[in-house]
Amino acid sequence: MALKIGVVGTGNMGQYHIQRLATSISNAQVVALSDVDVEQAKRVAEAAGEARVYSDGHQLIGDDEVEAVIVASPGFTHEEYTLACIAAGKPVLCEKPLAPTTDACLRVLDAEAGRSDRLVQVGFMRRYDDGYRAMKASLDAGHVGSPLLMHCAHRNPAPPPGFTSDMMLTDSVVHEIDVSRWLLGQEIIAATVFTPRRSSLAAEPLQDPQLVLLETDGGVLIDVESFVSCQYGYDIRCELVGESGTVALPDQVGVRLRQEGRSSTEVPADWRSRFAPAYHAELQEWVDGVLRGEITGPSAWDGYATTAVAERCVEALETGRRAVVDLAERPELYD
Ligand code: ISE
Repeated sequence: MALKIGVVGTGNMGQYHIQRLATSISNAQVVALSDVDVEQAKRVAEAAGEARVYSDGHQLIGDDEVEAVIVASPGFTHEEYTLACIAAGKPVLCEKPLAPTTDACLRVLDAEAGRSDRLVQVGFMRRYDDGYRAMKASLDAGHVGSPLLMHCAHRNPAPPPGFTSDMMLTDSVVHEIDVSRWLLGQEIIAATVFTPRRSSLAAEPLQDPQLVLLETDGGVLIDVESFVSCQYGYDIRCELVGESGTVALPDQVGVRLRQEGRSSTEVPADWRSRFAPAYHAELQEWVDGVLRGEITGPSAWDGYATTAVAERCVEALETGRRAVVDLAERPELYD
């Protein structure tokens, strides 16, 4: 039996999920869509097959046929829709961020933490990437010994319109924050942001690149280069240094071209192509898990902790000083 899904938000991310659900995810059916731009939602609904259209996400969540919800509307609306899903007892896959502020994330945690089971999953899709998964398996198997350092780079060819220096942390580095917590099984306790000379190719007034230094409660140091005007493609790097070896993300797959004395591979154009298989695995595993009655992906706690760290990164960028992360007590539900 297919899981009947409602999708709140039919912009870029919503369409990306809807298209995948309609074409390549098993045991899933999109039965309802909502968007404040109803005309857009109608166009997307036509392309996705039969789906009811609402102008308000709350009506979609209240639709009796909708068994599970994907929230892909703008970040500032995530809290209210996720809370509504919890109140309705419906599993929800909420795109990142869980909410843009720690206070809002804590309200979601409070609403869910009293339950005996989880309903909320946050869309940190990198945990479903084969490369990161292989890194985690290797680390957990003890191949590199106890971790000491992580070196990460997050490069985009060019920022989307309106992208700000803060968003390089809250929208981009937030992925490294989540994936490093997951890989290491440790929390981040402090952040410092260094600002080298601005690239002359970065749009004013973007502080691009930035170098973020994160400290974990296990004594690991993580450096993350965030560079959103790198020009040449979408390049995600991660190397973990342990006491007895290192493990790193592989170079991107694809053909290797040897021609005219040179050997080359392609650099992905953007995050959609780089992480398409991860998005697929994320959705399929979420659908399968919901049908089994089990939510195992990134939790509301992960959403809260990443927002808390990202907020401190923004503070560190503004002040030029090290900012300490002060996390709330972790509710038992997330142990
Ligand atoms: C974007 O919002 C994403 O989530 C991408 O995965 C990330 O690589 C990009 O930098 C963000 O702007």
